[in-house]
Amino acid sequence: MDSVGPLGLQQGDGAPGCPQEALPCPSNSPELVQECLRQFKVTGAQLRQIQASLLGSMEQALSGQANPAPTVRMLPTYVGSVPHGTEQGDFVVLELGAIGASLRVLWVTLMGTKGHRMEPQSREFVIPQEVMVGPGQQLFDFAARCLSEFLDAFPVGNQGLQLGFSFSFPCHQTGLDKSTLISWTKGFRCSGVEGQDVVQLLRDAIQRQGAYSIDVVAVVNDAVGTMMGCEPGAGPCEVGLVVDTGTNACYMEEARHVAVLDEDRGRVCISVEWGSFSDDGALGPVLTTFDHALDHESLNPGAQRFEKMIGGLYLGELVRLVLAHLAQRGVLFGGCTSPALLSRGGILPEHVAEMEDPSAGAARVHTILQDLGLRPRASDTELVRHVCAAVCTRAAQLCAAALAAVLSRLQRSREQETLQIAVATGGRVFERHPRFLSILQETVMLLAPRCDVSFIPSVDGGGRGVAMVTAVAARLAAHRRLLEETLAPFRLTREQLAAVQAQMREAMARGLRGEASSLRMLPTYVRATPDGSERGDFLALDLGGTNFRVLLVRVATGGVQISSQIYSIPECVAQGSGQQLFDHIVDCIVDFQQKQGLSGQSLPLGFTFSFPCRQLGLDQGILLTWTKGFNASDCEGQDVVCLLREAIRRRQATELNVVAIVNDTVGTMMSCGYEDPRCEVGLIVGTGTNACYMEELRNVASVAGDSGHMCINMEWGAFGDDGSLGMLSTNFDASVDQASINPGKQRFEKMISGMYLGEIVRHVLLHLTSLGVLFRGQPTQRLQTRDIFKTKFLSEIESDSLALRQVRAILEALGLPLTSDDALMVLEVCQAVSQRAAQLCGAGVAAVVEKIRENRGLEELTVSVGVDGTLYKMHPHFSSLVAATVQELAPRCAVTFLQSEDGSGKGAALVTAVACRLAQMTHV
Ligand code: 0WK
Ligand code: BGC
Ligand code: BGC
Repeated sequence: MDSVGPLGLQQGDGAPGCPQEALPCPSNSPELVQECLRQFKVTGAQLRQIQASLLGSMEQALSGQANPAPTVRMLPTYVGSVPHGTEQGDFVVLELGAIGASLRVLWVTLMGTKGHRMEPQSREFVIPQEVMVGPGQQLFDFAARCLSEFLDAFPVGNQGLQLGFSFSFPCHQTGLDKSTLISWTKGFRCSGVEGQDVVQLLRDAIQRQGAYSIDVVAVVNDAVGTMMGCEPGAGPCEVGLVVDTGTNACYMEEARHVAVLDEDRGRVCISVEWGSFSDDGALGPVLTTFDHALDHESLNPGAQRFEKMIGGLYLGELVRLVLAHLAQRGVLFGGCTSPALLSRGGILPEHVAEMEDPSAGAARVHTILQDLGLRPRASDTELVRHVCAAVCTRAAQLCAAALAAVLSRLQRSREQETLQIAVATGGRVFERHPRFLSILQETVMLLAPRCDVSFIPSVDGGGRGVAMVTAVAARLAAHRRLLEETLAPFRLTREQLAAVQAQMREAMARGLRGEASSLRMLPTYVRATPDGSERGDFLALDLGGTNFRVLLVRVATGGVQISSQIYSIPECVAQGSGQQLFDHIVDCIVDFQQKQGLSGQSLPLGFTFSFPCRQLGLDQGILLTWTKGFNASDCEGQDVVCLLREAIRRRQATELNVVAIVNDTVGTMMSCGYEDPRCEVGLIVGTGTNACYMEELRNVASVAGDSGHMCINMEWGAFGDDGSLGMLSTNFDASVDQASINPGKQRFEKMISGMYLGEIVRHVLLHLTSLGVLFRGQPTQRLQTRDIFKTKFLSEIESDSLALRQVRAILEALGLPLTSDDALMVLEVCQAVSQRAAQLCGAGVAAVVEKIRENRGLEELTVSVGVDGTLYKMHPHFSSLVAATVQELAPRCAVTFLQSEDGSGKGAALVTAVACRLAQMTHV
C-alpha cells in the first residue's frame, strides 16, 4: 500500500525487519561505504562549474532570454531599497512555506529610528498534511483561522491591521501586493493555487473568516524577509540566504540589468529561486543514485533538483536512502531495517542534525537509531554519522557554490573587483547544523576569494524583515491612496462630460441669440469655405500662438505654396504698449518683405489674430480682451486692423493692404477646408484653445440674413467664466487662475490649453509633496518656481516610448531628486491632467458637431474638423482622447480630425483670396 509520508514522498519498498539470521558484515563493506560516501564528495572543480553555470543561468534570466529557458527564475520582488530604519508601526506577519509543515503568525512593532528594538511576538501552527496537499481554499482558510486565533490574544478591537504575507514559493510579482504562484515546492501541492494571485486568495480567506479587518499590503519571499530583517547595525545586508525546508537566495541587483523592468537607476531585490537550478553538465556528475531515487518519489519529480540536495526537507531522506541501501546490503545494522528506515520521511531533518553534530555523543546517535526501530552496532553509529556528515557537507558546499555565483554576479553588476558584502542567513538548517555555516564560509572563500563576506544570522527568521517590507508597502499604499484622492477630481465621468456638452450647447444658443453667455459666438464674416478657385499671392500674419509668423502664400492652380518666417514677440512687447506691439509686427513684415524680395510690392494681407475680436466685417475686429499672456495696453476695445494700419502708416510701409482679420480657428478651418470641403469646424489646442464652425446665418441674431452660413468664432476659452464650470474646477485650477494675468477669465482654456497644463501639474506636485507623498515631502525651490514645469514635459513624460528612466531624467533636469515611485506618480499626475483637458475639449467638439447636425436636421452628420496647436499635435494621447470623447458624446456624427499642416496663415490668405474674389465680382 503506497501513502504520502511527512515529506510528501510515497511509502516503502521492501519489508522491514531482520534477515532470518543476522548477516555478517560483508567483506567489501568498507568499499560499499566508501563508494556511497564518495558519491557525496564534490570536487572544487565541480563546485566551480556549478558556480559558473548558475551564474550563466542567472544572467540569461536577467537579460530576459527565454530560449533556452534559464533554470533559475530571477524574480523581481518590488523591494527597491534595503530598510532605511525609518519604518515604524505595528504589523502582522503571516509566514507560510518557510518552515515546512507549519505556518507562523507574528506581531511585529517597528520603532523607527527613535525606538529600541521590540521583540516580535509569534505563534506557530502545524499545518495538517491533508491541508498541504488539499484544495487551495482549504489552506488559505486554515491560514485565516490561525491568524484570527493569534490575534484573539491581542487587544486589537476593530482597528485596521496591516499584514505582510511571507509566502516562500516561486512567484511572479507584479507589485508589492500582487503575486502569482508559479509552482508549489517543499511538500506543498494544493490545487487551484498555481497561476493565481496568492494575495487575493488570502484576502478572500480573511474576508470569509470575517473576524478582523486586515489589509494585506505586501507579499514577500522568505529570502527577502531574511535580508530585510538584517540588524541595521550589522548590515545593511544585500543578500538574503535561506536554508530551511527549502533553499533560496535573493540579492540587490542593479535595476538597469533586469530586462523585465524598464528601470535604469537604483537597485531591485531579485529572488534567485536557485532551488530549480539544474544543468545536466554541472549537476549531472554530482547527482547520486540516492538523489535520483529521492526525486523520483517526490511530489514534484524533475523539479527543484538543486533544492533536493540542500534543503532540510530532503537531507533526512537522503540519509535514510543511504542507510537503507547499506542496511539492505548488510553493511549496516547487521542487515536489519525498520519501518522508519524503509518508509520515506522516516528520518527527520532534526535526526540528521543531531547525528551529524560532532558534539552529540555516539550514545545520542545510538538512541536516535533505536528510536527509529533499529538495533545499531557500535560501528554503525560512526558510519551513520559519516553518512549524515557527507550529506550535509555536500549540501553546504553546493549552497556555497550557489552563493558564490550570486557574489560573482554582484561583482559584475557593480563592476567591482573586490566586494564587501553582508549576507543575512535564515532557516533551521543554519540553526540545527552548526557545521553547515562553517563549511559554507570556507567554501565561499575558496570560490569567491575576492569577496569579503560577513554572515549575519537573522534573529527571527525574517519576520521583522517582512514587517519592514510591509511598512514600506503600507507607506506606498498610503501614498497611492492620497494620490488617487488628489487626482479623483480630474477623472471626469461620462455624465460630467455630457453635462459640459449640454451646458456648452445652451451657452452657444444664448451667445448666438446675443444673450448673456460665457460663449461670445462672434460672427467672423467668413461665409464660405474655399472652393478652390482662389488664386494670387498674399501676405499673411499669424499672431497669438507660440510663434509669430509672417508668410507669403501663393495660391495657384497647382495648389498653395508658402514661405514664412518666425519672429519672436518678447514678453515685454506682448505686455508693453499696443503701439510698440504693432510697430514690432510691422518691423517683422518689412524685414520679411526684404528677405523675400517683396519690398515695394503691394500684396493683400490676411491677419490671423488669435484673440477674441468682435468683427464688424472681414477687415474690422475689435479686440475684446487679451488672452494667453498678451496684455499690450491701449488695444482692448480697439479695432486691431486700424492699429495695424496705423503702425504701417508710422512705418510708411504703405504698400501693405490689410484685407482680412481672422481668428486662428477660422484660419485653420479654411486651411484644411481647402483640402477637404467637409471641413466646417476649426479647433485650436495650443497655447490657448478655441473653436469655430459654420453656423446657419438664421441662427446668428447679430447678423442680418436668414440664408447661408456664417463662421462663428466661439471663443470657448471663456466658457465657464460665468461660474458654470465651478463643479469641475479644482483648487489647483483656482491656484493657476489666481496666478494668471487674467484671473477669473478663460476658465475653460485654463483647464485645457498648453499655457496652463504644466502649471496645473506643478501645483498638484506641490500638493503631493506637502502630503509627503512625493520627493520625500521635500519641496524643492525649483518646483515652487512658476512655469518651471512646461506643458511639453507632459507630452514627453506621457510618451509611450519613454521609459520611466527618461521620465526621471526630465524631472531631475528640473532639480527634482526623485525615486522611481515618484517618477511613476508624476507620470500619473500628468496623465490625469492631460486626460481631463482632452476630454473637456472633446465634450466641446461634440457640442459643436451636434449643433451642426441638428441645424441641418440630419440623422447622421459627416464633418471634418481642422485642428492646429502644439498641445494637440505633440501630446502622444491628446488627439485620440478628444476623438474618443467626441465618438462617445456625439455618436451620430462621423468626425474626421485634420491636422493643419500650414497653420492658419494659409487660411488667412485663403480668406483674403475669397474676399478679393468677392470684391472683384462686386466690382465687375
Ligand atoms: C498654429 C497656427 C496659429 C495658432 C497656433 C496655435 O498657425 O495660428 O495660433 O497653431 O498653436 P500654439 O502655437 O499656440 O501651440
Ligand atoms: C521556494 C523559495 C523559498 C525557498 C526557501 C523554495 O522551495 O521556491 O521561494 O524562498 O524554498 O523557503
Ligand atoms: C483666444 C482665441 C484663440 C485661442 C487659440 C484663445 O486664448 O482667445 O481667440 O483662438 O486662444 O489660439
